[in-house]
Amino acid sequence: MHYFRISVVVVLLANILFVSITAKSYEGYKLYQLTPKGEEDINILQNLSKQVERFDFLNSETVIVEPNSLKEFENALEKYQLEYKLLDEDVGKTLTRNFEVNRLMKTLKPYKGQERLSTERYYSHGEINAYLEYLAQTYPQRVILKTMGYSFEGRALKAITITNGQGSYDKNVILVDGGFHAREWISPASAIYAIEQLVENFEANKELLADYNWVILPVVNADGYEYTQVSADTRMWRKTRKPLFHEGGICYGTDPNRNFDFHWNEEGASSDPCSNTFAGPKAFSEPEAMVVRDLIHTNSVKGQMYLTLHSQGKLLLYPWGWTDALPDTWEDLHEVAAAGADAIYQATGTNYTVGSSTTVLYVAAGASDDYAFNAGFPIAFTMELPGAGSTGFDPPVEMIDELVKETWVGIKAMGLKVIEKYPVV
Ligand code: 0X9
Ligand code: ZN
Repeated sequence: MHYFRISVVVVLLANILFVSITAKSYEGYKLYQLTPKGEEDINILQNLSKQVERFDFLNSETVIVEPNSLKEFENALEKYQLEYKLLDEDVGKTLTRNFEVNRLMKTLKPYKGQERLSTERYYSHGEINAYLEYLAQTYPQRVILKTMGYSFEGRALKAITITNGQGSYDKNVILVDGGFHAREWISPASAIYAIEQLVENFEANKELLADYNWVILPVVNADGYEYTQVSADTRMWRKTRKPLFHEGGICYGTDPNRNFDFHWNEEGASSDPCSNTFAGPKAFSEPEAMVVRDLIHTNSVKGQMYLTLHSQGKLLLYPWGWTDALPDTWEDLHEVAAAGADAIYQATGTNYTVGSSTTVLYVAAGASDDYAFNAGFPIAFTMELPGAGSTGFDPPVEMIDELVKETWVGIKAMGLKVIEKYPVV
């Protein structure tokens, strides 16, 4: 007990120290979009992306460059004749503006619980949990709320099971999660909107709950998500928050989407604890990934679709993400994803790309979608919501409403397709 308390104190102190040392102002950082013209360009970008402190690749083609490395970066652009576009002259400025507007909205419109969450601003993990509690109290016939585990810093990770209240004969299950990556704020916002639609707008959506229950965990990486809400300087955090002591010092967090025990730490994952795609010291080292693992296994017999919400890219990705081979059933996966993409296109004109993770995006092993698919979910997707804001991860508050509504159109269409394809037997 005594030892436990000391180690908690040590960790907290280290945390504070780390915030002050490494929380960085993005003032003067520039954002570039690169368009590789072939294998050679891709290799150059991959090499640059290894220098994690200087070149922060948000995805394989978008990079934030820190002020002291700008010269060298521009020289490389010139030398290798790389095709590029400067997307933001000063990332810090845009990031800070969007961050501060949200903070102001929080002050102006505090959430006191016992009511629905608006789409006017982003909410903290505590506020989201309070909303889930409110739903469980208000709709006891249709909602079950369960704490599935705790984050490293002790936050309760609550999953909501939504039913139509007509008892639980052997219904199928759709499992949805959000907030794997801390900075992808539109993901928890979309998960919350889906929850609200299924619970509070039940009449309009009851066909989704006739033979199916929905299980939704809106914020997987609660510690990381809270950390991004501390200040604009920590806004771009991606990983969990558990520290790892190594020869070079201390680095924080694991990429929870590289921490799953399926082709763990293979291609597209890093063994460097300071990297943004660090796979963790071992598979399922992170309590947050363990919670999703348990949800997947609990539901793997009845579970027909696993959907994990990320941003950014307007992509509907299916397995595999660890190899460029396609699963035998890729046509089923493609059909369901296409139903989502088509519905979104009809509704808003937004054009999602559908395909396997590796072929459409990049190879990244140890992710939750591959794990769920391998565990028995016939349908498993990563949905990369549209990017907006300076970095794509910080859509301004005015855009939340349209983005979450659009996302719901896709989720609903995919849900209906799954229900049609996989009826309860
Ligand atoms: O890299 C990721 O974890 C996801 N993209 S993100 O920009 N949101 O970080 C994509 C994961 C796709 N799935 C697999 N590779 N299995
Ligand atoms: Zn993500």
